[in-house]
Parts: sequence; structure tokens; C-alpha cells
Amino acid sequence: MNTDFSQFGRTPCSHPQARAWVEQTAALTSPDRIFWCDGSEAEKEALYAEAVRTGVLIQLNQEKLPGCYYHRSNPNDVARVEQCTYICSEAEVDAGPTNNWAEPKAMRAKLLDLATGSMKGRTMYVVPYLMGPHGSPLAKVGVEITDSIYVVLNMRIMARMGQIAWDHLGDCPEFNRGLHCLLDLNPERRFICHFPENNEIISVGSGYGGNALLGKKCLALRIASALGRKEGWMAEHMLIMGVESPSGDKSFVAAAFPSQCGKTNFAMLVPPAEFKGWKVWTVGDDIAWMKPGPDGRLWAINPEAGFFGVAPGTNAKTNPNAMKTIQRDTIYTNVALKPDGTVWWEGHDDPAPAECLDWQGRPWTPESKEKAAHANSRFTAPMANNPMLAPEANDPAGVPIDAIIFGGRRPNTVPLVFQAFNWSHGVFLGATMGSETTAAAAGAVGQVRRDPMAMLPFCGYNMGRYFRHWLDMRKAIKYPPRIFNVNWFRKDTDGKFLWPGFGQNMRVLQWVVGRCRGRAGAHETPLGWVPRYDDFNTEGLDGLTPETFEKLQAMNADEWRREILQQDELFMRLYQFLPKELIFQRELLVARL
Ligand code: GTP
Ligand code: SPV
Ligand code: MN
Repeated sequence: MNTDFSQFGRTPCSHPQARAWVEQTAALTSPDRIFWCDGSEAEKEALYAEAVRTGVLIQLNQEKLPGCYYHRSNPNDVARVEQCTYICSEAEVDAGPTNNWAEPKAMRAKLLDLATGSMKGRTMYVVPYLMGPHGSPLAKVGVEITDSIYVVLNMRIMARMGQIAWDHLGDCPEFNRGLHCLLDLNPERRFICHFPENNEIISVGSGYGGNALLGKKCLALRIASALGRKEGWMAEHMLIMGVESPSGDKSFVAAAFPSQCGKTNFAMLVPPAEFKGWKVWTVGDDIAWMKPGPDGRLWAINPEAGFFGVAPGTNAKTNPNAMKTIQRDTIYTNVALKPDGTVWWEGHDDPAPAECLDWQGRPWTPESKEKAAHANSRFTAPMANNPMLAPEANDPAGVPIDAIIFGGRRPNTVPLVFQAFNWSHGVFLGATMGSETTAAAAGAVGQVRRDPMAMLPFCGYNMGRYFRHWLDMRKAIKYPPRIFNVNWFRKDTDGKFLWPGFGQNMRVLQWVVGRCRGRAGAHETPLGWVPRYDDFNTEGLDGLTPETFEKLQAMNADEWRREILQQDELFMRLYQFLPKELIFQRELLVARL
């Protein structure tokens, strides 16, 4: 195959506005060369060859992991950085109390100054991409200009990249403009900035995940959430899954869990053996765009085309479908590299290797004190590799959502599962969600903070208005999804998880789907509807005694008093913008307790 890099990327797009913007950006950043990505297979081979030649990627063992590559980030650049992330709306109030705000003119000037001449001696890649199935009325086109070949190769997996985006755009002048410059990866010069009023993103100084793959968190959540509010739809940090029962009916569930709180695992769930005839299909594992359909239901698409999943803890028992998905055509970032050119991480099926290189390239043995893989190490894999990919994942119409689940990482207080009384109570559950912080973002890990709808780091506008938008959506949806709350992470007094999680989450899912279809019983508590022991499928799960179930579902009044005070902290910050319904919901909860 021809992998002569100079032969590729030579054809500029014919879209006049995109071309003018690229030329203008090149005049500013002064690259040696402009590379126009077309998304073809031949181009892909040339890009991988170039990435290997320049040391950005290491080719893995092609017999064991065909099409797989390995990347190490700069050690100071391994997670999202919320303190460097800005919403640059004209008015500060539009960013709201939970976002960093910067005045757009001044911030743009500062960023363009940093970008000036920054691509000298480098290649500037133009990455056209489509978020969503081709032909979907919800799909959106973005163009990312980047000087990182790692970003290009990841975007090529995570989005529908290349000619397909230009085809979708046609002669529409409107597309998302994303400029990404690595600079010198100095955290002092790291800014991830969103200009929702201009449909524009400028990100400098980071090459990692959500900071640099601009289609993902920047466009598909921050920009899209602001757009959705204006246009009457929702952009959410949610997985989407299809649940097929033995009788063949298929329900669709969307679930919002904060970063590193189980979306990918839940989306790829394999039911335990006792669940004969049940199948779970993946539509998406991180982001959902949802809009009311003409039939009065809420329809959702997954705007992405790949999985940027957490590696540690992934194995054939916890997530067999992920393990199958990442055997080929996958980029591994910040995991450990074994001498045979394969990879390893904490929680892998294979035992710890006698020797390997850790995520920073240092020799590692099982005696080493530090972990071999970074806690936020990731795989980037095409969704087409998933053996349980739902056929609907490529359907331009999307899927109708029957249930929405909110969940966080809570060692105490929050039961395994309960159901909201109605939509506005469900919005209250989402709005008051708390979760322990994780390694997906730089900073302390394991501290409970409020993370409404798992969108705290991703809502591109004022969070109070976001709650209003959620409440208002009810009027546009004749048959609203039922809303639930889950917590896989409750611990006993010894600090051990009370619930086995992973595939066993099917038991919760069966109850959720059963509730939506009028098949499952429940009883009313101050928190919401909960399953009784007999409403819950415990067959084959040794140890799920009525006593354990009681512990999982327990509601402790002292814990809940503290919980409500913590919820109040966020409500106070947002007070000026907080919809009255949520204040009423809080009062009702206090009264019920
Ligand atoms: P992002 O990609 O950061 O948005 O994360 P995510 O929400 O997709 O989380 P993911 O499924 O990758 O899981 C994150 C971590 O939680 C992994 O280390 C998993 O092993 C662990 N985890 C996922 N599901 C469960 C569960 O049901 N129980 C327990 N105990 N751990 C889980
Ligand atoms: C998350 O942090 O929620 C992720 C990873 O899905 S990143 O793409 O880095 O945002
Ligand atoms: Mn995520």
C-alpha cells in the first residue's frame, strides 16, 4: 500500500466558507503544510505510518492486536482540566454561576495571539466531521483544524470523518469551527474555550481527550446544549441502550452518570446467564442528542461513532463486549506496554506482567509502587467493532427513549434504585445528583460534589436555565420517558461495594423496563417508587438476601438531612435562576421525610 505521506491530503475542500476560514487560520498559524483529511482507508494508512514515523504512536503487535496503536501523553496532560475550560458568551450571566466565563473578544485575542506562528515547521490538519448518522435531522457538521496527528486519528474513530461531512453540509454555510493548537503543552497556556454565539471552539495547550477531540465534549455537549435550548432539543452526557426482552419487545434507555461512573460498562452490559432471551444493545456510551418526535415520544441519536473508554477495570468479566471491541483498530492511550507489543492495565484479565513499561515509559514490575496504567488511561475504538452494536445506532431517526436514568458514585445515602413520581420530580433528582470526583478530570479524586445530570463540566450555558429547559421539554413530549435514579457504588461498613454491579445491573434494568411497560411492581417511599424484594429478580444471585437488599435500598434519615443541605449549596448558588418547581420539589421532599 502507498503510504507516501506527501501524496495525501492535497485536495482542499470546495466549501467556500470553510476554505476561507482554513486559509485565514493558516495565515495566522504558519504551518509548513495543510493536510485536508478525506476519511479514506488509504489516507488512514498514511496517517498511521506518519504518526509512527514521528514517534507520536507506537505500532502494537499486529498479530495479536491488528490495526492497534499505542500513545503516551505528556504526563502533565492526561485528563480534562475544568479550571482551564471557559464559556465565552457575550454576557457573563449566560455562562452562569457554574461555568468559568471570559469576555469573548479579549479571550479570542489572547488565544489567537498564542496560536500565531504556533504551527511553524508542522502540519496543519483539516478534519471535517459529522456528529450523528448521515442524513439525520439532528446531525451536525464540525471542522477541526489541529496540529496533532493523534487528534486526527482519534477523531477519525470517534466521529464520521472526511468527505461524508462535506456531503452532509452541502452548501449550508453554517458549521462548527474548532481550532486546536498543541503549543508546548504548558499548563499555564492551556485554555479550552467555547463561543456558543459563534458556534466556535478554540482549544490550546492540551492534546488529551475531551480537551482536544473537539467534536466530543466541546461541540456535542457544551456548544450543542446551548443550541438545543434555543432549538427545543437536548444534548446530554448519556449512554443509550436497547433492552430486548425474551418476547422480543425492545425498550430504549438513556442514562446520565458522571465521568468514570459506569456509562460505557452499562451501555455494553451482558445479561447474566439466568436472563435467558434478554439482550442488551449499545446505541451510544457517552452522549445523547434527544428531540421530541412527531409521535409525541422523545427520540435520541448517538452523535459519536466510537468509544473513548476508560481502560482500568475493563476485562472479560466486567465488560466482555468492550474487550471484543478493542482487539482491533484501537488506539490505546496511557496504558502499560508489554514486551510482546501488547497492552495491560490494572484490572486486566491477564496477571500483572513480570516486566513492562508504565504509562510514562518507565520500567515497571509488580513490585513497583505506582500503577502501570494511568487511572484515566483510555481506548479509542470504532463502535462498529462492538458485537452488540444496535442496528439503530446508524438510523438517522434515532431511537425512542422509554426511560432516563440518573446515577452517581455514592458510597452511602443513595439507594440502588428508585423511580421518580413524575417528570418534574425526575428533573429534581437529576438536578440534585451528587457524585464522587474521578480521575477523568484533573484534581482531587473521591470527593462528593453536585454534578447535575452529570453535566456540571459540560453545560454550555447557565445551569439554572438548563433546569428550566428540562422542565419545559415536558410540554413538548406527549409520552415522556419515566425517570429513575441508581447507585451502583454503595458500600458496607467495611468499605466493600454492596452491589456486584456490571452484568448484574441487568436486574435493575429489568425492573426499570418493567416499570415502563407496566410489568413490575413497586411501593411508594419518601424518595420515590422502589422495588420490593419480590418485585426484583434475584434468581441466581447468591447473597442477594432480603437483608442485603434492605441495606442496598436503605434510606437513612440522618444521611438524607445532610444530603439535602448539600443539595442546598448548589441551589443557593443558582438561586436567582432556579425554576420554582425545583424549590417546590425540595419542600415536598423535606415534608415527606
Ligand atoms: P467516561 O468515559 O469518563 O464518561 O466514563 P463512563 O461513565 O463511561 O465510566 P466507565 O463505564 O468507563 O466506568 C468507569 C469505572 O467505573 C471503571 O473503572 C469501571 O470498572 C467502574 N464501573 C463501571 N460500572 C461499574 C459497576 O456497576 N460497579 C462498580 N463497582 N464499578 C463499575
Ligand atoms: C469524560 O470525562 O466524561 C469522558 C472522557 O468521556 S473525555 O473525552 O476526556 O471528556
Ligand atoms: Mn464521558
